Amino acid sequence: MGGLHLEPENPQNYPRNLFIWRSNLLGSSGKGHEYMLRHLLGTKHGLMGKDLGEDGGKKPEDIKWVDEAAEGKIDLLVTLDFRMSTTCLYSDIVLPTATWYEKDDLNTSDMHPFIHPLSAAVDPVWESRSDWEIFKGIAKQFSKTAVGHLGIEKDLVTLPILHDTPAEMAQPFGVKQWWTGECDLIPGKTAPNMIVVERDYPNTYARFTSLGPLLEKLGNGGKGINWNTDAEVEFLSQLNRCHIEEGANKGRPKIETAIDAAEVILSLAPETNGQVAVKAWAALSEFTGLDHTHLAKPKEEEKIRFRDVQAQPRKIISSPTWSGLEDEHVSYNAGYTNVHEYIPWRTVTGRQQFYQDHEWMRDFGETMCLYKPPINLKTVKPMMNKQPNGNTEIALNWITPHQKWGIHSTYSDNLLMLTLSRGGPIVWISEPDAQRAGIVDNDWIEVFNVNGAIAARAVVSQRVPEGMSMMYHAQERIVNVPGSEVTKTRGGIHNSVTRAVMKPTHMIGGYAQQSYGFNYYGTVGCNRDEFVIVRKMAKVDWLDDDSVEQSADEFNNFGAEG
Ligand SMILES: Nc1nc2c(c(=O)[nH]1)N[C@H]1C(S)=C(S)[C@@H](COP(=O)(O)OP(=O)(O)OC[C@H]3O[C@@H](n4cnc5c(=O)[nH]c(N)nc54)[C@H](O)[C@@H]3O)O[C@H]1N2
Ligand SMILES: Nc1nc2c(c(=O)[nH]1)N[C@H]1C(S)=C(S)[C@@H](COP(=O)(O)OP(=O)(O)OC[C@H]3O[C@@H](n4cnc5c(=O)[nH]c(N)nc54)[C@H](O)[C@@H]3O)O[C@H]1N2
Ligand SMILES: [Mo]
Repeated sequence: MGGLHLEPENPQNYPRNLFIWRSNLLGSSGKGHEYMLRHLLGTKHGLMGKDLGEDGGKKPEDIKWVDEAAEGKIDLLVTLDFRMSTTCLYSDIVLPTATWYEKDDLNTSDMHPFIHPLSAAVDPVWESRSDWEIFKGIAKQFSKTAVGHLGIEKDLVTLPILHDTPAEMAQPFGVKQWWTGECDLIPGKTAPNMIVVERDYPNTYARFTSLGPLLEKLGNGGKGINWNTDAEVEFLSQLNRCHIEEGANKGRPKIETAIDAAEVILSLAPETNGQVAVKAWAALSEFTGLDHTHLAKPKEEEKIRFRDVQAQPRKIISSPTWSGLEDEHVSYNAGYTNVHEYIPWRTVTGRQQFYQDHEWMRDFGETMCLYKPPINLKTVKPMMNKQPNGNTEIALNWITPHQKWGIHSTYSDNLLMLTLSRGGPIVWISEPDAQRAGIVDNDWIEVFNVNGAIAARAVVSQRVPEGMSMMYHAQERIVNVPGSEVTKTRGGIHNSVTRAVMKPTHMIGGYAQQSYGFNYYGTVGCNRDEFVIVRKMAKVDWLDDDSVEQSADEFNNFGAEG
C-alpha cells in the first residue's frame, strides 16, 4: 500500500483514534456527557431527548444536514492517567502513567510567578511509565510500524485567522459568506488559512527525540513578536548534546529524557532565560518605539536550569508573553505593562474597550456587557410527570460550581474524602424545595431532563437558595452510583443533564481581539440556563443483580438505623 487514502465521506474507511492526556474529557470537562456517550463512543447512554432530525425541528441551512446522527465516531479511545477516572472507565486502553513523585516534569502557570519541578523520588509502580516515556514508546513503535504504509505524506490543515497577526484585521468592516457567493474564498481573509503540512511518519521517533530545524529557520515568538534562537539552539546542543548517528535528526540537539525536554523549554522561554527575555522585549520595542528591555536587563545573565528549580523553586523573569511583571516590587497583575509601559491593549482600537461594534455582536445585542434573562432550552417539559414513580416532581435551576474539596475530579474520590462526605454522588437543594418534594437530607434522589439523568443523595441545606440545585464539579461515575429510574441505566454525572450549545459570537474571526488565540479566545462549549426535574427515588437499584431491588425507604432507613 503506497499511502493512506482518506475519504471524508466514508469515515469508516480509516481508523479514528482519540488519545486523552491530562484531561478527564468524558468526566469533568465534557458538557453534554450523554451526547458524547451516544455520538462519540456509540455506547449505552442516558439521552432521552430527540435529535433535531427526528424531531422535525428547524435545522441549520448552511450545512448539509444528515438526519441519521453518527453513533460511535471513534474506533479507539486511549487514556493516559494515574487515576481510575470516568474517562478511563470508557476507554479501550488505559495507559497507567507515573504520578507526580515518580517522574521529572515542570509546573507553572500565568497565575503563579514561580516555576516548580516534579522530581522522581521513587520509580513508577509496576508497568506505569511517565507521560514522556509513554509517548516516546508509542512514537518508537509507530515509526517502525509505519514503514511500508506511511512515508512522507502531505496533509492540508486549516489554521484559524490568528490574533496578534496582521490577519487579525482581515474582516474589519463586516462579514461576508463565501459559501453563499457573497465573496471569494480567500484563505486567511474570508476563510481560515490553509496550510500543507509535511509528515515524515517513519521518522516520528527521530523527530520526537530531537530539537527540529524550524527554530533556526523561523525563530521563536508569541503574541505577534518574533526573535532569533540561534544562540539557544547552540547552547542546547552543548547541554543536551547532539545526535551523531545518520538519520533524520543527525546533528540536532537531543531530547531523549524528560529532563532534556524540560531544559529545552527552560532555555527557549523568556521566563527562564534572561537573554531571551531581553531579546523578546527588544522585539516588542520595535512595535511600540519605546525601550522595554529595562524590564529584563537586571536578570539578563540568569539561566534557570532544571537542577536549579529542583534545589529551590525559582521566580520567573518578566516576559512580554504576559501583561504583568515578575518584579521585586510589583506582584503579577494583568494589564500592568499596558498601563505603565504604554503597550497598546490588544484590541481593534489599542485601548481598553467596553463597546464591541462587530456586526455579529450588534446582531446579538451584546455590544455592551448586559444581563440576559433565562432562555427556555426545552429540556424539562417533555419529561415532567411523564414517567411517574409516585413522588412529587419539581423543576429547579441547575448549576455546577467548582468544589472546595478537590480540583475538578481529583481528590474527591479517595476513601478519606468519601468517608468524610456521603460516600458517593451528592446534589444540593434548598430546604423549601426539599419540603415541597417530600425529600429529607440524605435521601436518594433523581435529577433529570432530556439530556440525561443523575442518581445521587440529597444534601438539604440552608446555603442553597430556593429554586436552585447544584452538583459540585466534578464527581466521578465510579463510586456508589445506582441505576436511574428513568433511563434504566446507571446514573450519570454533573454533565449528564447539561448540553454544549454553540454560541455564534464565539466564532467571530479576523477582528482584532475577537480573533482566535490558542487558550485565549475561541468557540467553547457554553452551557446556560439549565433546568432539571428533581424527585425522590422510589427504588434504589444497584444494577448488580437483576433479582435484587431495594426500596429507597428501606435503604435510607437502613443507613439511619444502622
Ligand atoms: N458542567 C461543568 N462543566 C465544566 C466546568 C463546570 O464548572 N461545570 N468547568 C470547566 C472547567 S473551568 C475546566 S478547567 C474543566 C476541567 O476538566 P478536566 O481538565 O477534564 O479536569 P480534571 O478532572 O482535573 O482532569 C484531569 C485529569 O488528569 C489527570 N492527571 C493529573 N496529572 C496528570 C499527569 O501528570 N499525567 C497524566 N497523564 N494525567 C494527569 C488527573 O488524574 C485527572 O483525571 O471542566 C470544565 N467543565
Ligand atoms: N478547590 C478548587 N479550586 C479551583 C478549582 C477546583 O476545581 N477546585 N478549579 C480551578 C479552575 S480550573 C477554575 S476555572 C476556577 C473556577 O472558579 P470560579 O470562577 O470561582 O468558578 P465556580 O465555582 O464554578 O463559580 C463561581 C460562582 O458562580 C456562581 N454562579 C453560577 N451561575 C451564575 C450566574 O449565572 N451568574 C452569577 N453571577 N453567578 C453564577 C456559582 O454559584 C459559584 O458560586 O477555580 C479554580 N480553583
Ligand atoms: Mo478552568
